[in-house]
Amino acid sequence: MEINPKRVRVLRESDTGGKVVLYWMSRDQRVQDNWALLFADEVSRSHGVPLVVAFCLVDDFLGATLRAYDFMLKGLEEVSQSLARKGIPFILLKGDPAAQLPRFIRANDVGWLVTDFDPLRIKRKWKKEVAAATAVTVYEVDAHNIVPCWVASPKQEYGAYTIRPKIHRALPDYLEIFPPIGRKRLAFKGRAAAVKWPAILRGLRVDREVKPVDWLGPGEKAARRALKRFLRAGLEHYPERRNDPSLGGQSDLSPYLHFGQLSAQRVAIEVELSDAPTASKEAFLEELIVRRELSDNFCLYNPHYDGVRGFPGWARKTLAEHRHDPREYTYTLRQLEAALTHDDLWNAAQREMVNRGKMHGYMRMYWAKKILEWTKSVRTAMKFAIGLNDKYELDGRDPNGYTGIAWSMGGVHDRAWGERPVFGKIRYMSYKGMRSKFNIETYIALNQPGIQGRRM
Ligand code: FAD
Ligand code: FO1
Repeated sequence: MEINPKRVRVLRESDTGGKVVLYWMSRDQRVQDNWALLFADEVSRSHGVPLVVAFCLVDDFLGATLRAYDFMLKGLEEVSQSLARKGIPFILLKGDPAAQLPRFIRANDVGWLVTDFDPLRIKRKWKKEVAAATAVTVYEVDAHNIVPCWVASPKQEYGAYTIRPKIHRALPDYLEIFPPIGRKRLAFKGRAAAVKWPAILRGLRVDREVKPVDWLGPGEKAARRALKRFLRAGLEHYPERRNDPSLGGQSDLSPYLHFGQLSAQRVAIEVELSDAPTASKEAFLEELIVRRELSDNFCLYNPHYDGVRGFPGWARKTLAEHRHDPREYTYTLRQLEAALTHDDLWNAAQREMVNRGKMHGYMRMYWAKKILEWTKSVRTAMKFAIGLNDKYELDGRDPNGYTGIAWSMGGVHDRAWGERPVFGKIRYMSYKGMRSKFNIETYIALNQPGIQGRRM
């Protein structure tokens, strides 16, 4: 089966040829349902050369702590074992990709480099540097989105309402089943030393204060179990429970989707096949497909996706007009991090993020908006929110996060609302409003100091 060529972008065509096809795995850390791996396999067969997979590990990825690396490395260990069973070597490189990848490409006479798409600035920089330091053919495959980001839209979209019809029109061509990955293959003659995973984790120079989570197991198999669990017990009631932080109404799939241990396309296929009510399927797929792919669209086409400059003009204007409004409360980063504000609901959300590594989606909006309200400038607010989100959230360091924070503070993908102090026309959320929506006492009780938050 040919991969739909629209899932692939040729970053550089060259006729150097070579003895190996390399899939440089980064965003989509899985063997099943991975278009980048499937495409690399196709390229290796068409050139009659072996396929190898490499992951380049850096210690300082966007403020990631032990919590994130523990989850990621355990998942990668499972990937290396699954690949070995298919006769595909997995190589773990360590250090700056701009040095490590060209060195591996030269040493092993790699002729074709396949990468997986990621709109984040750091990833685009890595790819540019690696391509500049080699002469081989370089491909980029969108293995993360169902409708490839560049197919869904050639520009930044205003909001869900503008990208939704474009995605829905394209879905029939892209929401397809995955072919199995080929079994027989040529053996790689180079060195693929077994990875000493415990030593790798011990050797990481990362913040070890933020402990791994214990309520969610890492890796492809655990991801499939979590999906099955959600399909069985969560999908049906998703519409009415998803926005109630006192219930476990979300799928809890975001850590797996973030690290690419689970394919969103696989989730969508299983949701479609399930016997849940249509309204439940539609509500969930709206978040999983439209909202999530809108985040990639924002990060791909807006170079300031993590800054005030990324906000729409009306939002920058209204926030500037209110920048000197008196703040009733202001907090330092330390006070926010330690959940020491006057607001017991906000403090509970902060504790859920710190202790559990996954704040409820509905609370994230309130959480971010209050940081805007309690800091002296939106620039400071963005810095604090992104810093905390990327430090503690298991699904942090993700286009969804930068977009979610820009939506909350800067009206991205939102419209203007009634004007008020500090916020101007940015949508406001109040404690009273939250209280009218769900039982905040239950949520606060679930997230007292020291409790690991709601159990699965
Ligand atoms: P479910 O409700 O079960 O949704 C399933 C999937 O749909 C999610 O995993 C996600 O891929 C997608 N999705 C759901 N809601 C959104 C949304 N609002 N935007 C984009 N995709 C969505 N998401 C992250 O993955 N990482 C983050 O760091 C992150 N930070 C956020 C910060 C703020 C201020 C806000 C407002 C939202 C943030 N989100 C982030 C989006 C959303 O809150 C999470 O994706 C969701 O809570 C993850 O939990 P779940 O998988 O159980 O969600
Ligand atoms: N991708 C890499 O290619 N190398 C890394 O060392 C790496 C570390 C890392 C740590 C935490 C984290 O949340 C993500 C990390 N990623 C790394 C990237 C990740 O796979 C995703 O591609 C992006 O974070 C989401 O776009």
